[in-house]
Amino acid sequence: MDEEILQLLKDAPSAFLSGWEISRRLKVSRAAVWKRIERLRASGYEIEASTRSGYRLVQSPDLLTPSEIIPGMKTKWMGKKIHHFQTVDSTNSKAYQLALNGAEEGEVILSESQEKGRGRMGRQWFSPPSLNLYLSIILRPIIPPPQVPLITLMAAVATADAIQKFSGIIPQIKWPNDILLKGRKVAGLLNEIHSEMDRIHFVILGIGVNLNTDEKKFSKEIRSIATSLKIEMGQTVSRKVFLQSLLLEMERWYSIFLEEGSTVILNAWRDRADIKGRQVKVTSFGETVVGTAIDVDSDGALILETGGGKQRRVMAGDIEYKK
Ligand code: BTX
Repeated sequence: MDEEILQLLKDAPSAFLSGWEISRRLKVSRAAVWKRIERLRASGYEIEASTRSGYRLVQSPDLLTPSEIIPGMKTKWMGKKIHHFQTVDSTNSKAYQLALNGAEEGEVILSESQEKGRGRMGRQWFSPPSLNLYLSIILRPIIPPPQVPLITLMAAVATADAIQKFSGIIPQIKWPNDILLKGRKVAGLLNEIHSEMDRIHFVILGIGVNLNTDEKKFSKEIRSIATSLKIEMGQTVSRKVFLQSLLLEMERWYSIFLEEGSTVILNAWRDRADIKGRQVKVTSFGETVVGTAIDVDSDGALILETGGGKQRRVMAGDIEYKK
C-alpha cells in the first residue's frame, strides 16, 4: 500500500491530496493512511502534512524501488520489472531462483545490501547498505552455449560505457571483467549460466558498482585497490540516475551483440581494455604465468606470449600489469 499512496502523491505533483481522498481511493481508514505516510517519511520521503489540505510530496529519497526507477527509465524492455529487496544473501542467487521459476528476460533483481555478495572463485564482494548498486539481470539469449563468454565481455563494455557517460572519466576494463577508474576497481561482474549442452536456459548478469562508498568505509584489505564514483567525482552520485543509464547501455550493447555478433563486441572490449602488448603476470588456479598479452578470444580467454614464440591461453584468473 505504501507504493500505492506514493503513486497517488506523485500523480498530483506539488498539489495537496486530502487524507479523505486517499482513504476513499485505496478503501482504507484515514488512520491507516496516516500510518503509511509516517512509514514513507521514515524511509526518507519528505511529505508535507496540513490539517486542512492533506498531504503533499515534497521530495523523494534516492531509493531503488520500482516506483522510483521505472518512471524515468528509457529502456524498451530491460528493467521494466524490478524486484527490490532491503537485503539478500546475493542478488545473483535470488535471480537464479527467480529465473528457475520462470522470470523473464530483462527482469532485474536489486538489493540495498548483500549479506554474502559474491565475487569470482568464492571471493566476497563488499556490499554495504544504501550506498551502491548490487544488481542481477536475467537474460535468455537464443545462442549456442559456447558464445556465453561474449555476453560477459559485452556486459563489461556496457558497464564501462555507463560509467564513462556518467562521470566523464575514462574507465579501463581489466581482464576478465573488472572495471577500473584510475587503476582502482570501481565495478565487478559475476555472470552465471544455466544451460544444457546445446541450449541456454538463462544467463544471470551480476553487477556491483561502487557509487557512494567513501574511502574510509572500505575495509583495510581493499582500501588501496577499490574506488567509487563519489571518490573520483568528488560528489555524491544519484544511484537512481546511474542505474537508469546502466540499464540503457546494457540493453543497447546486448542488442548490438544479438544483431551484429562477436566481432563488434570483441573490438569494443579491446578498445576499453588496452591490454595488447602489455607485460602481465597472471595467477590462475595457483599457477603464475608471466608474458605479453596478445589478445582476448571469443571464449573470453586471455592469450599470452610466454617467450620463445610460445603462446598460452588462460581461461580464468587474476592479472597484474607489469610496467
Ligand atoms: P572478483 O573476484 O574479481 O573481485 C573480488 C575481489 O575484489 C575481493 O577478493 C576483494 O579483493 C575485492 N573487492 C571486494 N569487494 C569490493 C568492492 N566493493 N569494490 C572493489 N573491490 C572489491 C568481482 O569478483 C565480481 C563482483 C560481482 C559483484 C556483484 S554485486 C551483484 C551480484 N551479486 C553477487 O553476489 N555478486 C554480483
